[in-house]
Amino acid sequence: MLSFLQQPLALLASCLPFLPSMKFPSPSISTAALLASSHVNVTAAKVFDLSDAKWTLTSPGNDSVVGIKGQVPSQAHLDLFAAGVIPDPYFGLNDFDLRWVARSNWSYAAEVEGLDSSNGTSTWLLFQGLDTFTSISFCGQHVASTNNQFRQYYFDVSSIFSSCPSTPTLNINFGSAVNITEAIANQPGQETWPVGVEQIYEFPNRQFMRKEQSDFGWDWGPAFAPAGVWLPAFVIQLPPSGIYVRNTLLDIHREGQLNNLPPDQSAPWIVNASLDVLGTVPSTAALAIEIIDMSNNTVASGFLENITVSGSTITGSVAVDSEACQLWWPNGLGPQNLYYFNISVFDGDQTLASVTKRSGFRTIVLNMEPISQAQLDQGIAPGNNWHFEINGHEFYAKGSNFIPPDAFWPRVNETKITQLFQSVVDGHQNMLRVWASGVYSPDFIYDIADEMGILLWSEFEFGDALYPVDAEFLANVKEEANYQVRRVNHHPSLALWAGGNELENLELELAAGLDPGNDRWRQEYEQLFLDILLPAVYGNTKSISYIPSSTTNGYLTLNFSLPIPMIERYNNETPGSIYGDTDHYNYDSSIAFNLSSYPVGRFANEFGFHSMPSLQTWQQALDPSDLYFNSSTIVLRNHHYPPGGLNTSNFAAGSAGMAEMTLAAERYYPVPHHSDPVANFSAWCWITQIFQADFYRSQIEYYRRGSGFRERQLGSLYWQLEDIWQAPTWAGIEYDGRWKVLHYVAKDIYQPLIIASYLNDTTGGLSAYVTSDLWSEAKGTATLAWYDYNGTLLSPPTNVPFTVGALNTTKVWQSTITTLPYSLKTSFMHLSLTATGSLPNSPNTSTFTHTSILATPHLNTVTLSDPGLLLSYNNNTGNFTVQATKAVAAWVWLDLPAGVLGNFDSNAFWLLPSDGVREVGFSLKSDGGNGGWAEGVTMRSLWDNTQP
Ligand code: BMA
Repeated sequence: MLSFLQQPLALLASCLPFLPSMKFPSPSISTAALLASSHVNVTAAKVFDLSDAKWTLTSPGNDSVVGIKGQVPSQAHLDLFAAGVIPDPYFGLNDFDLRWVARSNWSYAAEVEGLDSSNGTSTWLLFQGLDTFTSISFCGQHVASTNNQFRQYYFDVSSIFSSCPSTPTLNINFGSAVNITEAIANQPGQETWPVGVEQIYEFPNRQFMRKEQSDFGWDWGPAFAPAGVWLPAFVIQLPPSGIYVRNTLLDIHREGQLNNLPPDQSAPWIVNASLDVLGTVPSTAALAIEIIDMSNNTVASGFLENITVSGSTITGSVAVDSEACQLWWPNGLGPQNLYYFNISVFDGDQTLASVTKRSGFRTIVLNMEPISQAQLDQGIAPGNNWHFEINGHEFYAKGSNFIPPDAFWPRVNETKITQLFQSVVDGHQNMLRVWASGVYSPDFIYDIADEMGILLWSEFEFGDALYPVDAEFLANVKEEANYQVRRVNHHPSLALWAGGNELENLELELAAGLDPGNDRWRQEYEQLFLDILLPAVYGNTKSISYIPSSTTNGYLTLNFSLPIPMIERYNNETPGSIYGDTDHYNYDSSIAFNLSSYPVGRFANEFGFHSMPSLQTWQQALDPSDLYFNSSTIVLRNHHYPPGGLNTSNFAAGSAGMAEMTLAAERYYPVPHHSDPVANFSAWCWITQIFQADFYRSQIEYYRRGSGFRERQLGSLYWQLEDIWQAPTWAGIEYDGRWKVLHYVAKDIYQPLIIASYLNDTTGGLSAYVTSDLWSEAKGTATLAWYDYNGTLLSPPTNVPFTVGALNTTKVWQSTITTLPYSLKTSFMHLSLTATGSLPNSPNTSTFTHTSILATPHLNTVTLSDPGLLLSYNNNTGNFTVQATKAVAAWVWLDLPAGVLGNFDSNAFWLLPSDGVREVGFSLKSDGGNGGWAEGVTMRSLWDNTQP
């Protein structure tokens, strides 16, 4: 280990007599500039940002769009919309009406002014993201063609530039992805798979392109298939022997750490840096590093060892004392300590380039090792583990699935993600699964996650399909994977790489069913997901685990002496043993609350049901005449096709999706009958959200309780966090950031200590458990009280003292459905807990409270009466007060007017007259320019929702 800790630079330099004249760069970058994690400090390169050029957009052969103002980064739809050529793509049925844009070719052109034409200067084009099929020319000469949205492309155009007679024009011609993939699919020899991946509403053939898969449509989104320079682009000019850092790998791991395996937490940190450059790194080059904390103190600095230079990449590493740096923890588990890493390339006494990355010290492992004897002795079922460990600690992963927050990425900005991730943190979530068929998240998304403590389970962009395995496709994927793994590895929020979405549990199963006995599908799957993607992870980083498929039974063997260390388990299971994570969708709402219908696994990575967005959100996208439940526009924006829906029409499939929501609402709740059609529509939208939230609550309670059961279940990530547009989907947060009922309910049930009741639908057994995801024991009292629906307490409450262990559950009550003291038709049980314990990594004792309700799920069978709800707003405190003055209010809902963004501390709760006046805090994110917004807040409950 290099013992350079805490040494001032001067001292360090004096220790290195063989480099006497070397000047280590003092932190030459200001703290403000350092706020971005990827600030590249180029000492000699000239950087021309192509977003400053004057771009024009044309569509060859289409005279109506000649000479439109274009932008970089942007996409053709956005520029056409800004120029008034097309209407808002998100309005009405424009998802269908604008398909001509996706079927057209688009050409962006700009003159690149101000380039340096001195002798010896080299000139490069650098594209961070081209979407997707391009032909690029510079000064009228063809430079290259590209076909991968996820690769960084760079081209040496020095000779073209030096012979260019005038200011060079850069032309980027985008071919229609829809047409090109169709042409690829029709080429002789292209594979046809045993099961088609195309669905209605979607453009076919997405598996042939390396472009955001959901651009061709998904069951929660539209199909725009946009084209454009979607990420920043630059012209870089280098002096003779100059270099420019185009990508940086920073890997911080424990000495001896191997992917997927828990490392020794007492081992020193190894900091490995590897810079990819434009130009050539001299073989004599050296690398230096300085690690600076957020208060601008240098905690370590020195030269990297084990330097290797290979053409355009320079790599080195150094050990750092374990005690030198504070650990980074996820939200709720400790502080998010971050550090800046200034990395510089030297040759002799010349600084060739510097780069700054912000990172953190943490280990995060997906542990899939066999269950040990010690675990068996604790009562854990045999099989394999499947849980995450942060800095050596098991923890309960609480979160959801993140999909593309917009169909047009160039309009996703920091404000949007900050607001969204604040909702994640407010919702007690510590992990998001960044679903596999969108894009690799830009760095700013990881930056925000780093700051907020949100672990991002990240995936390569492959989903719900079998993919080509021809040499060209695989080579293309290899470039993409290496680039992306290296780009994002420094973010402490990066939790995992998964090969893709629902591959082993869905696609391979479908293939095996349709083509039994043919080994080919699995072999091809392994060619891509084991032979190409696994080495992209293992070859670049030691700190991150890899799984080929989001839902998986893990490995049979992990042996690092094999060329490909992972041998998959697939369905090679021993009865009674438990292995992997689970994915659960069941659209038969009659069994939604049957716990026996839920999967028993080690981790739930997807589960869900769809619901309508609010009236306020629909109003953004619909003509007022379409604001009724089964209007054709709404039906056609419901892309949740039923199983077997592939051969039906768009409308039939949309109707089936609508019917599932209606049936579920009618099955369990009194449904609305307002005479005002818009109020009725709003009430219906809301009731579909109640079912959705209740169904997720039931599953999350069940999965969390499993932390103390034989399955040792340690994660719940529901489908899906947020919406891409305004439509009926599985989201908990609507397109503009408004919380659905689900996000409030998930916030409640993701608290560290929860109490919940469980009905065993086979035996009729009823029980209540307290479940804790704290890392130490908590003690408290559970209080169980029976009420009727008027709010009368039926007998004195029962107090049950309890102790609940770390990451464990404890039973506090037991009965049977047939021996309850009161009928669930007329009464319900109110369960509450108060406990003391400590949050992980906190020296303080905290008090925890939680309440829940044991009621019949069929609330349409009980007689609800007017709760006499009262609502007021206190200007001084910014809080609302709510009260049920007459009877029990089930599912009290505070509703924000259109245009206002913010969230209540709690919502969608039951309110009893005996609760008296309840204060509800509120955080305003945007009042939409309406200072009097608070007066527009309304309140309803199940009873109110059914009034005429
Ligand atoms: C799973 C996900 C998504 C899909 C969701 C809802 O299949 O992986 O692909 O959108 O369910 O159907």
